[in-house]
Parts: sequence; C-alpha cells; structure tokens
Amino acid sequence: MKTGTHAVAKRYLITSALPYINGIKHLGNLVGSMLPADVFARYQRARGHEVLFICATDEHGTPAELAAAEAGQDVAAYCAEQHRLQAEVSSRFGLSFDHFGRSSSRRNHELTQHFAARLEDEGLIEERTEPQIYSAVDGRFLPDRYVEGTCPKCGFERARGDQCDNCGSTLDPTDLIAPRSKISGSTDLETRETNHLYLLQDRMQDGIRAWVDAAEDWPPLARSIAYKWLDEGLMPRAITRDLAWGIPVARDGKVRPGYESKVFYVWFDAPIEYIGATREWADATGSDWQRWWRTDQGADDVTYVQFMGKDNVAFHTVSFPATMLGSREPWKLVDRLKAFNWLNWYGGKFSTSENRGVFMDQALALHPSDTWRWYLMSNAPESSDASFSWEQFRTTVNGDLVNVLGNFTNRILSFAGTRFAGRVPGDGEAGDDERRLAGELRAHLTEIEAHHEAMEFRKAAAATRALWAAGNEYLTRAAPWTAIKSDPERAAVAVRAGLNLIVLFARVVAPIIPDSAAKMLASVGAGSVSDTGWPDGDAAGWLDALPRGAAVANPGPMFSRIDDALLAEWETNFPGG
Ligand code: B3M
Ligand code: ZN
Repeated sequence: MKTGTHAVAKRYLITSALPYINGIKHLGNLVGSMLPADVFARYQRARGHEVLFICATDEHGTPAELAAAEAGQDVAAYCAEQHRLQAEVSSRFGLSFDHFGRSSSRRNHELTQHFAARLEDEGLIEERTEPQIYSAVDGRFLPDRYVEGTCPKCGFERARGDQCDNCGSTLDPTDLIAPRSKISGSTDLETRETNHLYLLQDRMQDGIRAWVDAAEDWPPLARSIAYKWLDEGLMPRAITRDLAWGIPVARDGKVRPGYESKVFYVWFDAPIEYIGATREWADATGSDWQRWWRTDQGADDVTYVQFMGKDNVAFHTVSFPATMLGSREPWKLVDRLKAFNWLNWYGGKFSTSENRGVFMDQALALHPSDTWRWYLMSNAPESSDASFSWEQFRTTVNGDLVNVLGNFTNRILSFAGTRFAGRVPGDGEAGDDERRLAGELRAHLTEIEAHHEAMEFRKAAAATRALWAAGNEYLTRAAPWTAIKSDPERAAVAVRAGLNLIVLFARVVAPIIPDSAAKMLASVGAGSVSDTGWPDGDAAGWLDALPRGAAVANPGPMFSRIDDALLAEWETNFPGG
C-alpha cells in the first residue's frame, strides 16, 4: 500500500518560528507556527517528498536573562533545562521536527559571527555612538527592557524602556519619567555615550524590494506587512546590545575592542539559527546541510517554507533577508511564508507573563494531543484572529471526532466483528453505489490536497470532515445492518468498503491527528502511517485495498467524549476572561 511514484519528489525545507526560551508555550504559540508547520511537514512527507523540518529554542535576549533571574538560576543552566522541557512537550504533541536545536549552539555562534563579518566587509555595518542609560549601582549599561519608569504618554508607572504595555506606545528608555533599573531598582541612572553596530538596511532597500516583488507565493498578510515596512523606508538597525548572555561580538575568535560586555541582538542571531539548527542536525546525523541552504550546493531546487505569527513577519521578510542578501553569498531565501493571526483566550490574550490560558503541558494533562491538534487546526486563526473557549473545544471534539470519525470507525469495526467473524468480507463485488462513492471520494481528496498545498488549514480540516460525511452517507445508503438479512453479498461489499474507508480516512487525516490515524490503521491491520502515505491511484481501488479475509479488531472508542462534568471542571480550573 506504498504511495505510488506519482510525481517527481520535491524537497521542502520547513521552519517554524523559534519558540522563546522563557517557559513552556501556550496554545496560541503552538497554533501560530509549530503545529501548522508540523501538519505541512507530515503532509509533504506523506506525498513522498523529501522534507527537512527544523525548529529550535530562541535563547538570547533580555527576556531570557530576566526569566532566569526570576527562577533564581544561572542563565545557561536555565536555558538548558527549559530547552529540554520544550523538546519533551513538543514531542508529546507529535511535533515531528527533524531537529529541535538551540540558538545558543556553537553552530549559531559561528554563523552569526560569520554573517556579521561578511556584512562588515560589504560595507553594510557601521559603528555608531549613542546615548544610553548607565546604572552605577549595577555597574553596567541597561538595555531598553531593563529600564522601567512612567510612560510620558499615558502616565502608566510600569512602562518599559522599549514600550508601554498600557497604551502600546513605542518608547526610548530616555523618554521615561522617573526611570529606574529593573535589576536593582536603583534610580541612580545617568546617560552615557556608548558604541553599537548598526546594519545599514537603508542601503539594501532596493534589493529587498525587488526580492519581495518577485516573491509571488506569499499570502496577502505577509506581503502587506513587508510592503508596509518598505514603504516606510528601511532604517539602519542596531544589531548589538549591552548584555552578557548572547553571542559575543567577535571575529576570528577575537572580541571587538569596546564590545567586551556586549553581544549580538537576539533578533539578529535568532533567524540565523534556522541554518544553525540545520548544521546541528547535519552534525548529529552525518548529513549534508549545504544542499538545503546554499544555492550553489543544490539548494536552488529546495522549496523553503516558513511558519510564524504575524508579529514576526517583518523580521522574516525584511530583516533576515537583509542579513542574507547583504552577505552576498548564495543563501537560500524563503519561498513561501505562512503567517497567522492571534488565537485569543476568550476575548483577551493568552499571556505567558500573566499565566493566562492553557499551556502545552497543561493541555496534554487534560486531553490527548490529537484532540488539541484537530481543534487547533480546524479553528486556526488564518484570515482573522480566533478565540478559544472550552465550549467551542468541546463542540469541535465531540462533533467531529467522537460523533463522526470515531463513531464511523467503531460502527463498522464492531459490525465486522459480530457479523463477519472479525474479517474483511470476501464476498460480492463493487456496484453502482461503490462507484458513485469512489467518485465522491476522489473529488473530496482533490479539494483536501489543494488546501494542504495552499497551507489553508481550516479549509483542509473542513474538507476532511466532508470526506468523512461522504463515507457516512454511503454507509447509511448501503445499510449493511439491514442488507445482511436480505442480501448478504451486498452487506459484505458495504462492510468491506467501510473497513477500507477507515484506511482512507486514516491516511488523509494523519498529518493532523497522527496518533489516531495510527490506531485506525492498526485496527484493520493496514501497517504504519509512514508506510501507507497519501492515497493515490484509482479511487475504486481504495475501497478494496485491504486483503479480503484479513483480520480486523475494534480497539474500542477512538476518542473520548467531553461531557458536562468535564467541561465544568475545565471552566473552573482555567477560567476565561
Ligand atoms: N522567538 C517569537 C517570539 O518569541 C520569536 C521568533 C523567532 S523566529 C527566528 O515572539
Ligand atoms: Zn503609556
């Protein structure tokens, strides 16, 4: 039942935005990058394509330092532990990364320093002197987020040096009224001059615009964000910060004089880790990383697809391309970029700092990963923001998985068990009903494929539901439970078709709910998800693919119903609003 050699295998490089290191991610983070990237990776693998799916933790920057300080841990130890926890929960969610790396890896250090050196040699980096807040008590310059004070626009007393969380204005630390150090609380702050490296993105404006113009395959959200930045005009941007934790501003192993207590800015090194993590993967597996990233080494026939939340789009359509294009080296740039809106927690926001919403580890303690995966993908915030509610979660899980897919599987398996001795019936041949069904299945499948190719996940899920409905309607028409008395051969044909539909449904839904798909395949002895791949060939053949006479076994309910009591419990433990 291997996928046929239907088309020429392509190569897909797939990256998910890198989850920040400061704790286990919530469902909003998951649905905005890692999960859809996984579904796309699984789909393309099932189609027989060669996929490299890369992710990593994003470990530098002030939030990492602050979170480590809060946890009372050394920042390196904190990051190592959080990386392990995120890797573990990701694998329990079925995220099938080929590699889950770390932006603090040696490879990323090398690459980041390499890019900075190339950019400098191309005349695209300039050292600038700027006034910055120095704290005598802390004995250091304070990066933006380490300064707090009163917002000059709205009077909020806990505004940060980079922005006010109350009114949303973008700020400079020097704008704050009554500024104080976030580290020591000291108000003994002064403004001193210090140097930073600036990437002269303004000089790359035309090159980047030409590249965006040529990027035909981006969805509207990504294009409009990129053009907004380009139309406003690209500005030189500081790529160093006053921090201890990060990638040293060094070249050929020597720290740049005056940069002893500075590191590269987290948004400079984080996207480079897509390459860094690929090198980590290559080191671990003895593979060739260059054929994925260097267009002179074969990467020109890679399709590179990125997944991210909308707040990350500018960094991927402008800043990271500026780094790569500016190096004047043959790097592979993104071909297709899928951006997501927000999944909200009831009307408000999921919040890591305020611990609002459901986090990945908590979600798995409540219900199996597949039900979350199905719920999140079928309600993905694609064309607009979406809002989580327990009631909606229940409706989706009970309505689609329990009542439709689970019920179909259970009904046909138990009937085969009681009336056909737990075997795929051998009698009778397909008739008009089966031919009509095959035609419908082919049409649904074509639609599902188009949505997966277009990375339209909600639509892919909806079309998958429609496929199940077609199978259900067929069974209702064929009604083997009545036909068994009057026309046992017809009943045998219908049950055989039904058992084969379990296989078809499993193969088609596997990218979204892989564990359940595996269970479904096992129930009819159809091999593993990776063996079976995506259905192709003649649709009539799908209905007669299992060996006649083969044993089948009902594993019991595939999905568990969410009842009123459970719903009430969750609503109490994770209140909305
Ligand atoms: N870490 C996403 C965030 O934490 C950020 C993505 C980096 S992708 C290179 O908001
Ligand atoms: Zn404000």
